[in-house]
Amino acid sequence: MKGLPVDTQIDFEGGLLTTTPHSCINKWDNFGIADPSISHKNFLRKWNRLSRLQRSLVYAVFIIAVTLLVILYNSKVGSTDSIKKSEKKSIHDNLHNASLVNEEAAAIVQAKKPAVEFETNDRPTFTGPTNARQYAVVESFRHAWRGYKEHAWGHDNLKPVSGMAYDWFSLGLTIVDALDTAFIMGLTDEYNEGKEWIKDELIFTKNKDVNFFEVTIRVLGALLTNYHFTQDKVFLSKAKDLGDRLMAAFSSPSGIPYSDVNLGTRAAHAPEWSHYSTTAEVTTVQLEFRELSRAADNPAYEDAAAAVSEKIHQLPKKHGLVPIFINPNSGHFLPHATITLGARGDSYYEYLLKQWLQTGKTINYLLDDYMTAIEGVREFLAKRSSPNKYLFIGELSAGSEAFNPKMDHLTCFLPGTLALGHANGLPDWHMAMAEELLYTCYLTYAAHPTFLAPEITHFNLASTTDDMYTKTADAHSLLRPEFIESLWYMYQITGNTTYQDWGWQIFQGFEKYARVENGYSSLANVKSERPVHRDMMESFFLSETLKYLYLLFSDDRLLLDLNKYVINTEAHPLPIHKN
Ligand code: DMJ
Repeated sequence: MKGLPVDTQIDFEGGLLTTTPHSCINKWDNFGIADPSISHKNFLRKWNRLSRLQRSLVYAVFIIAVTLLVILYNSKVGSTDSIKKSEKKSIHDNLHNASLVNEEAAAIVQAKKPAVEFETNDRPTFTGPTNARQYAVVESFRHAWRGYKEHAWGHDNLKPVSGMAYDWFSLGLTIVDALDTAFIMGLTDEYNEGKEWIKDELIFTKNKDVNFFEVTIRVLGALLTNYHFTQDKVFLSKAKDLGDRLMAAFSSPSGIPYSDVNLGTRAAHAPEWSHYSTTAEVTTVQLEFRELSRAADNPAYEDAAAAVSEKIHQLPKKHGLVPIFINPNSGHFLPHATITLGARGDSYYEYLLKQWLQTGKTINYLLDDYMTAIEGVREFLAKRSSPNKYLFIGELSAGSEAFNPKMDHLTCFLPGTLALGHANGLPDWHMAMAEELLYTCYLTYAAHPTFLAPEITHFNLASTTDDMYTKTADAHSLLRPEFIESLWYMYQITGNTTYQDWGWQIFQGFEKYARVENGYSSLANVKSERPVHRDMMESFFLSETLKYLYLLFSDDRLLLDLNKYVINTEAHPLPIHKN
């Protein structure tokens, strides 16, 4: 063949390999494999002997085989390609969605990330008082604890004037509620005796109705805080037992909790006086049930409580403001019920913000509802008194929705919550409102010779002399914590020590007018310098009022760091989670 070297000329008449000269047998033969050059010649000889039909058949088989190979190869490459394409698409989608989520979040609020990324295995250390004011508060706590221990140990409350005990739920409420205050104050003896009582005596098997909300915030909340602080399993096991029993409250047709639960029989029902539950009560258990789920690694508690918030999120509201009663059967608000940030409404608003913070700012509808509600407060409830234009938060009356210029002391939680929101990126006007409102709350104390605030303050809208007044029926004081609580939030967030000084003035009022031989007593009338004692020491005086005073007077503003803890409505700190 033309073009081929001589020694590779093909002999088309060539014989078989066996006719090959010996010299041509080489390494190939050693393994029984023919020399390729001889093989080619033989192949061509054989090929030339084939008929045209045979050759055409061979061509056809060859072409079909090649075509099949090409198809097979393409389909393989194609499928790899399409996997790659779908992978790419989903990664792209994920990135796109992630950026949408981020954009949405950024559009809702320019929320600051928490300054400190919290690790749930971080535990705070409390080493006791460091200054005279803190020592004074610790002494008050010990005085109250001593009186309770001597006269009412194991009962819910001490009646400090008569030296008698009082039972509400029969859960040793004062011990449980006060225990983490003792821990924070560094009171080891008190802490240990309280813990021993919880370990040996606290049981939930009594056939007795309790208020679902009160037991959740005071007992469940306290157990979870103590578990978080110490990791002592006794607190977790008590919390789980209690949580399991409290779960009965969610057994209504709507999932909105009934107000009362029998812990022993695990039966829940509406209060005797009504078919309704209180809005603030059913929306102020979520921090506790969520923390129980996280601590116990059982989502059931969180799921039941979160479903309530989601349900209420769906209900129509008046610019985010809610009526104070809700029907657990229908799941609807009582139409035209009072709208207030005081009794029965207050902590609905508080827990919107705090749940958002507890879950690492990941549940946007909570923030939306909170923002809308605070705008609603500004539009419908915030007014100025006359003549001095003090800002206060009034109510919309049941039925008529007429504005009622009265403010419960309970409403003084709001400045602290507003400041907390602002510290987490919410608008400046929230903080401005907080500062003004805090001052008004301060005035409700300063207006009285006892330097103590009444349960309810009324405001004038068109007076030339007095901005506020106290009706005799509202002049009592339970030594509530809300104003001190707000002072502490403002102090931690701003560092302004004026808030400490205001707190110190009020502490003097407690010491002078509420302190009795066995503890501290609620007062009948803050307008009188010779107040009548009501003979009751509320558990929240130890759990909240004294705890917030101690924290307020701390030289270390971050003694209990709001970047790491969300404080339940009974002043029990719970860890902030990442989601
Ligand atoms: C406490 O039990 C809680 O702070 C609750 O949210 C409102 N009432 C008392 C204190 O005043």
